[in-house]
Amino acid sequence: MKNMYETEKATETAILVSLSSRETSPTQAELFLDELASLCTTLGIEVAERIVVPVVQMNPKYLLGSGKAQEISDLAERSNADYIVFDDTISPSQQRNLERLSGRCVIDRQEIILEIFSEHARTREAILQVGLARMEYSLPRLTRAWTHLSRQRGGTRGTRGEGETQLEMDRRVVLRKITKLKRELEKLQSQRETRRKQRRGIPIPTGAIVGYTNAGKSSLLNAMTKAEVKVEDQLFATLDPTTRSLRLSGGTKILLTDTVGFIRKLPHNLVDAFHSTLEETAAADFLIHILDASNPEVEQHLHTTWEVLSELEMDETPSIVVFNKIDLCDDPFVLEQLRNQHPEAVFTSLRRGVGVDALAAKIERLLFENSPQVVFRFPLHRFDLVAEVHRSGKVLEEKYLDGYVILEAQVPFKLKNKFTDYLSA
Ligand SMILES: Nc1nc2c(ncn2[C@@H]2O[C@H](COP(=O)(O)OP(=O)(O)OP(=O)(O)O)[C@@H](O)[C@H]2O)c(=O)[nH]1
Ligand SMILES: [Mg+2]
Repeated sequence: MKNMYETEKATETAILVSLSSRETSPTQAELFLDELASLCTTLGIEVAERIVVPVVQMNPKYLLGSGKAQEISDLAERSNADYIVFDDTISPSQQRNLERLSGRCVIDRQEIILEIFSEHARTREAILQVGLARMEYSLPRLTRAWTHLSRQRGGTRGTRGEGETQLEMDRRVVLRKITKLKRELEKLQSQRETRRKQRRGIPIPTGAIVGYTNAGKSSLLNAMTKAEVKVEDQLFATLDPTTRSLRLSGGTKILLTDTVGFIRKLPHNLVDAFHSTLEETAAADFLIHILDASNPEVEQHLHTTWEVLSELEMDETPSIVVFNKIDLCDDPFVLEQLRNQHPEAVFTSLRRGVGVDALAAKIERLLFENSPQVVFRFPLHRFDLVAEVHRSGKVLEEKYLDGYVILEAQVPFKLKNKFTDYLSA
């Protein structure tokens, strides 16, 4: 984030603000602040102070009342913080007003998330997707060029010019860049689509690992396959999907994909920009929905992930819920409650290698339960096809009749589609 605000201090510091209201209790607001603190830590920003501000009515000028705004501003002054970070979304004009009042960089949760994505983007596609989301976010905020902070702001968001002409020019430049980025992304996305189509032709069931950020998605992929995906105690360590194959103990081969995590209030620009990456998940035959059981907000995380999944029209995909990090659950009552409420879920500690076999068995059962039962009729000389059914499905009966092999089997959808010519009525 160094490009936003030049400072001589070694570490940047921030004051975190969350609002409590009729809908959000002070306890809830504190939990939001915990998450905001993790987001800031991921960016290397140290938390100087955190405050929960009770509000009765939203104030259009500062979001909160002017007295409270002044109080926060004074606190920032006293603790010499570089940023004031709001968990709640602030409008471009509120941001401007708060910056004028405090003389500091005022940002919201959305901007922090965008910043993390931007730092973690590695592949061309991720870089373009984040770039697009950021530009769309900053477009209505270009008027910040007029604030006195303009001199301190550099890089992509800072616009150093003065006056309206400059601003109009900036706006045109940004719009042009947005169009260019979109065009470049479309090209990459059609390549991705081609690859996906090729993969669809292969009759291997595909699972996507989904879940809240930092739940252990990459750890799960690593535990089940020989992937060496980066695992870190950071939010949004993974942005790009990784797919690996593995064979379950019953012999079924599957593909597993690890991808970007979800979070409460994921900026919409990002969901849109990452649509193509997320479609990788949408193409899955089943989902492994992993959660951090030790997080007090675990039920909320479950809900958030379902919301994003339903936006992507993936809430109908068969799924397995996994509660991970049970080694960190000190309170046995909490675990007991989760077990009662989610009797179908698998409980794991990926750090200690607990529950991985149970999950594999569950995947095998799910694939079997969801696979169609069919009857194939193969000519005798097509033993290669018979062998493939044995490999990828479960053969219930095998008969030889009039020069044909009749196989009654439960097979993955993809195999059924591949062999439609051999289906027996
Ligand atoms: N204590 C404990 N820590 C775990 C467990 N599983 C994963 N972790 C840790 O949790 C952190 C996040 O794990 P990741 O696998 O990177 O999580 P992720 O869901 O891929 O996270 P993002 O890609 O950032 O969304 C890492 O520090 C892991 O070592 C577990 O069972 N117990
Ligand atoms: Mg990850």
